[in-house]
Amino acid sequence: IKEYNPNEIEKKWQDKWAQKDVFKSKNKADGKENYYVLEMFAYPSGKLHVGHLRNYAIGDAIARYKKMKGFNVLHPFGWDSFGLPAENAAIDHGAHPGKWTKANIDNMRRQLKLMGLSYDWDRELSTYTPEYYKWNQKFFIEMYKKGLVYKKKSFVNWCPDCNTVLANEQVEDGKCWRHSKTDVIQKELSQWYFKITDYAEELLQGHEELRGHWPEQVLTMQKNWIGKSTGSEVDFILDYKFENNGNSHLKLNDKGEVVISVFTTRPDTLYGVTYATVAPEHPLVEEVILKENPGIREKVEAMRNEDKIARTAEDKEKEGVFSGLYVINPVNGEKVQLWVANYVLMDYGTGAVMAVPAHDERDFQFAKKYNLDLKIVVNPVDKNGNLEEVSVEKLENALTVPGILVNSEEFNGLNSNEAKEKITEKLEKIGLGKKTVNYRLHDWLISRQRYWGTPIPVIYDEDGNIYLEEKENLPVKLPTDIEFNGKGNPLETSEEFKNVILPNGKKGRRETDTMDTFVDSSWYYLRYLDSHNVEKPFEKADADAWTPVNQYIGGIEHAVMHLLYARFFHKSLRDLGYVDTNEPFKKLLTQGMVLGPSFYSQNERRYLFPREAEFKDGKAFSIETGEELITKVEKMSKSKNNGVDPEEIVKEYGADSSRVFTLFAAPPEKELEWNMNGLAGAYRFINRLYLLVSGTAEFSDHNAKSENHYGVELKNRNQKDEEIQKKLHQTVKKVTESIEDDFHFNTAIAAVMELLNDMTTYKQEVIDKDNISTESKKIWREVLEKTILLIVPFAPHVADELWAYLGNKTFTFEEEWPKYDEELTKDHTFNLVIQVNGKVRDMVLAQIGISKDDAEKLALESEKAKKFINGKEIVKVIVVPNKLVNVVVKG
Ligand code: ANZ
Ligand code: ZN
Repeated sequence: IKEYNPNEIEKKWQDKWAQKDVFKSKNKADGKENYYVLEMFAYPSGKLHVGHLRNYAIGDAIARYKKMKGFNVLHPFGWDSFGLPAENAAIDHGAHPGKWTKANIDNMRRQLKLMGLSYDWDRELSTYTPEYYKWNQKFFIEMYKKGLVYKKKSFVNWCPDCNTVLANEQVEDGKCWRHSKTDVIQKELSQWYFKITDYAEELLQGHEELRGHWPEQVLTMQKNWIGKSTGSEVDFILDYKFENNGNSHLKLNDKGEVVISVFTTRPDTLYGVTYATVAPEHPLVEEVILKENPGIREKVEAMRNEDKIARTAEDKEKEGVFSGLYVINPVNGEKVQLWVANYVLMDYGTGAVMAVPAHDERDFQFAKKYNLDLKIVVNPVDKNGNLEEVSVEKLENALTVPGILVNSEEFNGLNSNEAKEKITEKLEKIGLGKKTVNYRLHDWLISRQRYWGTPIPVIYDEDGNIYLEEKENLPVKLPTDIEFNGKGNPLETSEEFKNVILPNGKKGRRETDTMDTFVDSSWYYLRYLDSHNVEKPFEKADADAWTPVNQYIGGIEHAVMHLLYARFFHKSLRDLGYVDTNEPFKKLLTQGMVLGPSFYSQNERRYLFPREAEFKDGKAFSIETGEELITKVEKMSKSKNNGVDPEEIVKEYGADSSRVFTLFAAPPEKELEWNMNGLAGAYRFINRLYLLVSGTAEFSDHNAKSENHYGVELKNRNQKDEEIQKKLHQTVKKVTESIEDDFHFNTAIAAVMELLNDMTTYKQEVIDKDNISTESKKIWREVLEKTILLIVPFAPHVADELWAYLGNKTFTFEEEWPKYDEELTKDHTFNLVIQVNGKVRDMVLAQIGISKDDAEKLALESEKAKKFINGKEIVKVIVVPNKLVNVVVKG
């Protein structure tokens, strides 16, 4: 018996795997079904954290399991390696972002290899390489030609700390997604957009294909983000004589009048409009309102600078100013005031609203504040269907529920739903409105004022006209003569990059914005299929064969950014002819967070490291000051000093124990509470298995082959043999079913632990005794081999070590997943109840299916029963099959 030494074993097998290239995968394998398992690639921050460890342990368990199940498995890894931190490091330490990034990747790759993951490293990719981002540029150009990319000037989110614009998805509660304390401000800039809104409906409908395979929560978040809303567009004519100078952005009718279209979900309330409002950014404001009324400019600009998201919140103080102008209600010709208000956003609907203060809460608050009229046009109905009495004077809130129309001319008496239809029909007839659908989703703003990203392949001439870079000039590479001084976009400092000659020989200026890094991550799963191809991003046949990815694994935080962008990108690539499939990821597993205990000192106002705390009676105290600390279990993070370093863990306990612990402690989708005792428990489990296998291998039949259940003759088994074999087959069944059931590795491992207990008993009761039978030896061989194979997905190193110890020459990764025999999982004996005259007198072990005669014989042979039978006349014997025998006696 040897000592279990994980460091030695793991190093040895990692070297052998690398030497033999066992994880190399092919795009096609005859007779095998493809299975693509993908963990979200990593941002090379420098070091792995436990969240990575968990993510990759799950992915690797799936990959190894599916491989053993006979699939042609693809399991690659790569680096999401453009982005802000590299640039900040360059500003702070003067190192080029590329150098910083490469060093981080090298270190993290080294750490990953310590975990023994079955990645096909030949396919590794890194998005910061020109070989990768060249294809971003090619897609950009093709999308531009197809109308899926455009440039537009508008108010955009700007993070003063990032010094760049942000997509809406990157603004969280008005703050930057990377700078949680920084208010995002609004800047008017000309920026590049991807036309994701063209796919809004398809992105929504596509959920049907994903439902049941993606967490419902993610689908809901995407649905809300897309925010589909059905309603009507209604045209109000501005009561104003407009001088058209030819370059107006306003909508004009054929009479040259200005049309203010509003979007409403409640056309049934059209007769209740008492005023209308436009957003402060609406083109009417600059073109007409501020010309007529320059005095309100300050007020309007103050509204423009407010946070866009907060502006629409119910509880946000409503602000506004009367424009001095009026608009005309298309159904009754009424003239109502036109206001500019902060609660109307330019980038939703049409940027203008018909206000119905009696029936809309925000309009209600606004009208109360500015003393505007209210008009009730929908009467609520009570439970019995009777109209409720309501009066404007008594209203304390808007009446937002649907009801029966009043004060609405020919529409009086209709219910809200009918009225929506009928009023919209009328608008369509008079040409002043139509049915429409609106989405909250906006086009994806992809340009960033940054160096460390994909250069946008565009050149401008002196008049600002746009030229796409020629295909043969791709990739447009990032220049290296750059200054990182923390001021503005570093690309602006490269003259060589900026100044180019256009195809027509004239002087041109290269676009210095780069692409959002979410562009990189929108198609990387396709690049793995052919990551060294210099002619094409990937082959179409491969893309069709390997997408949608069978199993994608990553954090829920990507629900609306990455996961929505990738779905859009896949559909765009489909429409550009690159792939035929509709979705990138068939199944999605969002793994839960890793939590750890944290220790907060109120006196010092900081989180202490666990090593700074001592523990008494279940409480934590500062070692230095003795202060009792506030302990919580919360998400591991640097700011809370409650993280653990996976590399240290692996060095101390081994990769196998770390993997077993993370997979055992919780099902993959649930939160995982990190716990050193649990980790030590995983180590002890592997250690016990290791000692048991290495200590008893010689008592297993080395000649027994896996075919025909290792040649075991069932009838030659003794009771103990039968029980251990039954337990083995039950365990194989349980482990297989747990994995098939959404990868519940925790119950799978628990089952192996139970088996190990029974194995230990068997060792004591059978193997440690003399004269172990030939049948027992065969059975023990089966038990050892199958148990080792069962742990391959979780503890692959020790599995290979023990596999070899049994004399096998193969890698477990290449073995078949163990099979179980349903018959052998079943009980074969039962306790036969023996009664005399209906009273239980004995219980004996019998084979299931025992014949009536044999059961009767057992009963009559029972010493205990005989006492009540002997000397009496047996009248009859009743046998209930597989249950009991009742001997009826007389005298
Ligand atoms: C009149 C009305 C009467 C409205 C009523 C509601 C209730 P959802 O459901 O989110 O799509 N709205 C339209 N465009 C807007 C904009 N750019 N900024 C702020 N609010 C805007 O909401 C649609 C409703 O939000 C629209 O229907 C409009 O107010 C308002 F009893 O029109 B409603
Ligand atoms: Zn920021």
